[in-house]
Amino acid sequence: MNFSERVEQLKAELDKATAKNLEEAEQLRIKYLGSKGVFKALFNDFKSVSSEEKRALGKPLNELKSFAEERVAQWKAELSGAEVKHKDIDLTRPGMLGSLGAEHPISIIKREIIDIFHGIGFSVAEGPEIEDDWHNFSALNFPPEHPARDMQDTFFVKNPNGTEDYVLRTHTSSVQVRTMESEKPPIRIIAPGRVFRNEAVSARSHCIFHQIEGLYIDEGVTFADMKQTLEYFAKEFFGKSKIRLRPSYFPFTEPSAEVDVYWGLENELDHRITKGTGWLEVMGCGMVDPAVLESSNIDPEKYSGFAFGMGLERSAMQRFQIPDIRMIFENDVRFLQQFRSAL
Ligand code: 2NL
Repeated sequence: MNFSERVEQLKAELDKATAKNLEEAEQLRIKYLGSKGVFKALFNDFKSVSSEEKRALGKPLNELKSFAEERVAQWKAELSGAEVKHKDIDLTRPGMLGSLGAEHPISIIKREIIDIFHGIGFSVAEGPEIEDDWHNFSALNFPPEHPARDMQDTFFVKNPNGTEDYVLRTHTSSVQVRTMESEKPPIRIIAPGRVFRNEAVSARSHCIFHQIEGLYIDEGVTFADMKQTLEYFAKEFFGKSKIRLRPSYFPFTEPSAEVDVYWGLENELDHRITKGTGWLEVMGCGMVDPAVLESSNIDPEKYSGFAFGMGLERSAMQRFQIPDIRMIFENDVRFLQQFRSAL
């Protein structure tokens, strides 16, 4: 092979050469450009070629060497870049969490109460917010002239023909009536939901609020069962173990009572929220009136039951120091974000 052919062959070889990693690139550098490499030998032999060949081949040989040097530099740059990228990715690192939003204060309170009653065998019942007169009033023993049926207290829903057969439910008792109509005792349910009263809105009261009612019907359910159940609830929910029942009145229960928990009078806050008495009113309750059982075709001679109801706003406001009930319904993100759990 003459010198010219050797240069041609080397050029073809270098055109085809590739390096898969840094080590291969280095080996190719040593092979071609090293102190005992192919170029070294060629340049050595170049000294002994004819001056005619020197003129013809000097420039192409130098260009070929520059080409080889550029290729090696290029491989090294590309391959070291790839390797650094791989090394810098820690595949064991935990992923970044997206923002999860916040649980509404009413949802927090509702979830806690549901959990407590779930633990003692109650299941959750739901029903419509727009109710007929029967499920909201008549089945619950409200007489036709009861003041709660008044325009002043209840939102009526107009039909297309102008009549007003429907109301926005004023309590979730309507859900319990529906359950009594469709299921046989034993019945053990709680009914959480939004309710509506035609009242002026202020910092303390709103025309929309949330309630949880409970209903337990079986053979031989007594007032003592009710008291024990509510005492257990007070202990779990408020962390207070002393309750008292004060006589009260509801159209749908007889006898009826208000439940107070003993909050204590240890600091100024206790004095403020209990108005100096140490007792805090937390719910209403009673034995289901036999007339109410009869309305839903449950035999009051065979079955008895207790029921209770509580509002959620007051508990939420107390727990989270919310100064104005309207904040609960405004859904201002500056308010809502404060209930984001630490994740
Ligand atoms: C209160 C008092 C109460 C009930 C709700 C009820 C439901 C049926 C039958 C009988 Cl289906 N009673 N519910 C009973 C007593 C009290 O709520 O202060 N709620 C905010």
